[in-house]
Amino acid sequence: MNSEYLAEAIEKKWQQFWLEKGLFEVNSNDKFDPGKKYYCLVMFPYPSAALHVGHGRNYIIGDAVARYKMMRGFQVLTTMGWDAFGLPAENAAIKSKIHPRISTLNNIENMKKQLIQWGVCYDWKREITTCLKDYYRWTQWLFIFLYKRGLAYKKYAEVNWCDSCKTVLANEQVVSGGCERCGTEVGIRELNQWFFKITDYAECLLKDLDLLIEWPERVKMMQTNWIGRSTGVKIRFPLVGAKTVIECYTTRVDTIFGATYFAVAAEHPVIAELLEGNSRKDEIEKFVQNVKQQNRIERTREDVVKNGIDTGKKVVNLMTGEEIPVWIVDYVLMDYGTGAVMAVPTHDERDFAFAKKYGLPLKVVIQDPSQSAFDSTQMPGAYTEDGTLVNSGAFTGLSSNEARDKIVEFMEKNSIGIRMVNFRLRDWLISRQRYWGAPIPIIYCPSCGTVPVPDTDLPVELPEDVEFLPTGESPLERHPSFKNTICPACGRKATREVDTMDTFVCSSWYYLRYLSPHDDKHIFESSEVNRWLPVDQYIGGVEHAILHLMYSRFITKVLKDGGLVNFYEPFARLFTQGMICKKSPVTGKMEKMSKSKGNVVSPDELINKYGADTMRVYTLFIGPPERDAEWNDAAVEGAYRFLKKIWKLFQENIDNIKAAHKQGKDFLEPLMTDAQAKELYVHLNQI
Ligand code: ANZ
Ligand code: ZN
Repeated sequence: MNSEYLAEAIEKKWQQFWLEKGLFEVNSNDKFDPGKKYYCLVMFPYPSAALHVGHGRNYIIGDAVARYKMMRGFQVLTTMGWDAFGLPAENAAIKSKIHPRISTLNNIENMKKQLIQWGVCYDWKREITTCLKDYYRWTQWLFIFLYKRGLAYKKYAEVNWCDSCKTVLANEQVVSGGCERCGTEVGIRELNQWFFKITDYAECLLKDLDLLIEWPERVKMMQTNWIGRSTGVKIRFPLVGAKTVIECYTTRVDTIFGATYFAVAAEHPVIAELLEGNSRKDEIEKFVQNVKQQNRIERTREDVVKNGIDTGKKVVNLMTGEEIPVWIVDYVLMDYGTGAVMAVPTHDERDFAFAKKYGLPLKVVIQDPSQSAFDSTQMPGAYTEDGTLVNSGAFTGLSSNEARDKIVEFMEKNSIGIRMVNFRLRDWLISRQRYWGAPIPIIYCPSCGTVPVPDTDLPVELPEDVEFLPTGESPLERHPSFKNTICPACGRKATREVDTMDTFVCSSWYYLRYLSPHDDKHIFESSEVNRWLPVDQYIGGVEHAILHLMYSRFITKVLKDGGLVNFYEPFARLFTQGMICKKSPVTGKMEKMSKSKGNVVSPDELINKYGADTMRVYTLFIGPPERDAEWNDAAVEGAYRFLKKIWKLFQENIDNIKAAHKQGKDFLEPLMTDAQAKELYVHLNQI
């Protein structure tokens, strides 16, 4: 008996066997038992170049789960595809002068080979690639589906602009003021852009987080904060000497008796009226222009003192009858709440700093019950906690909480204000002024206006012969035979939309396409999708906790409302694996494994040396799967020795094992005592 552990020969043999037997293939005519199906999904990769061992953790964990479930008698669907459009491929193409289509397809071929060598298995018959026509045709179809449902619209908007990537970014792609990808400080531009109306689903996206899905608390918390639901009151403040009423939004209606000025955003439509016949018109206009030039980040920074200008006009606080001055203020933003704020300097930090700067009055209306009475002239800063109401008319003596209820009740009865729910979530900006993406399937006709491309004309093909150097406008703008077209409604000359879609649109629905990847009549086969989804286990990086997961949930809800699927949430369970880290020679610090940090370890050499099973065992044993772990080449050797020992143990007992097997006994029996075997099974069952 050959007792040497020859990883390469063993693995080749079995990998071949799996492929031949189609062990990981699922066919729609296989016997299907809803209680025994298991959709195991790993986040599909971006085909950047080659895989490194850090990527491996995701796939190896997914593979272990899929195999485990299979051995427990489940019919397991496990799939792989490529998130193949996007900026990195385009930027690489600009550098290397190789067309992104070619480099992307090359990368895919290489990565697929690596995955197979790694021994991770998928139903490769279901492979999808988002940059190919037969996929992006349906991404375009999805766009039109949203458009027809009033969920895709175009508007002039201030958008985040990265001057290095030469494209707009979704709010979600701005990380502490910088571009998510390159770190360049993000500027603001006013552009005509396409949006998806995710805000229509804000309430539902929030509620279903707790109702329907089993996700890590941390991820749910991140989504909750991103949606940012707050409950408050919309209050009417009539403009003195006019019929106009300005509304403000507050979460602290208990502080209304302390409002000493009223602040509006520089973009507020009421400003035109405030300027009519105003003796300081020029000065105010100049201020407004100045503020508009600052970006949102500058305007909301907490470390710089805020600016404002008194308009000379006043509004009435209907709770007190007091007239308070109307200021235009840089820290009030037009796209939040109503674009106007009742300012309470004693109980809000920004209002406090502002009032001190401009000598505006301070009035204490909330008292900390554990302290002696506040003296507004001596307060070092605002008291922002809840407390007991003082100087608040009939509401004096109530707690903040009681007062909020009582005051709204009073306001609603007297038409002073109404309850209002507000969200931080903004609509999803999906147009990009770049080449390597799915063209937005819209035609502009001088007589018919905006016309969606008819389903039968899809896909709108992305032309190959395009000069795609970034200039700030879409490269397709400079491709006349793409841009100029015929209106599908009236047959006259028209032009195409030249922007492409954010790649997050491509990845917002890919898990559905795996169920009928070759369907050329529908975006997906609803009956198959309804059988297999929600995904039983989704596995991926926590870096997608907000963007990808939120967008996918949104699209699923839209499809549910449109009758295409029968579930509200795409991913029943989520697991976010920890990152593999290694000391970076670039920064000298322990960093997430990545090409830019120069700390990547290629699986290829290690697999050649030890075999894929060693890599797999090491990756699974590296530490608790949800936690970050440090890669250690020397420790890989340990996993190798472990496998060699197991191999030897089997070889030495092979006759006993065979005999036990013949008697219908467990193969482990000859190797360990009953107690040991029992312990092992208990452990396995906990996975
Ligand atoms: C009066 C007040 C008194 C406030 C007080 C706070 C403390 P969240 O919780 O994030 O919803 N606000 C409302 N609209 C705004 C806008 N467009 N730009 C800037 N600030 C705005 O925050 C709601 C609070 O943010 C509101 O409650 C308002 O200030 C401010 F002692 O109103 B508050
Ligand atoms: Zn027309």
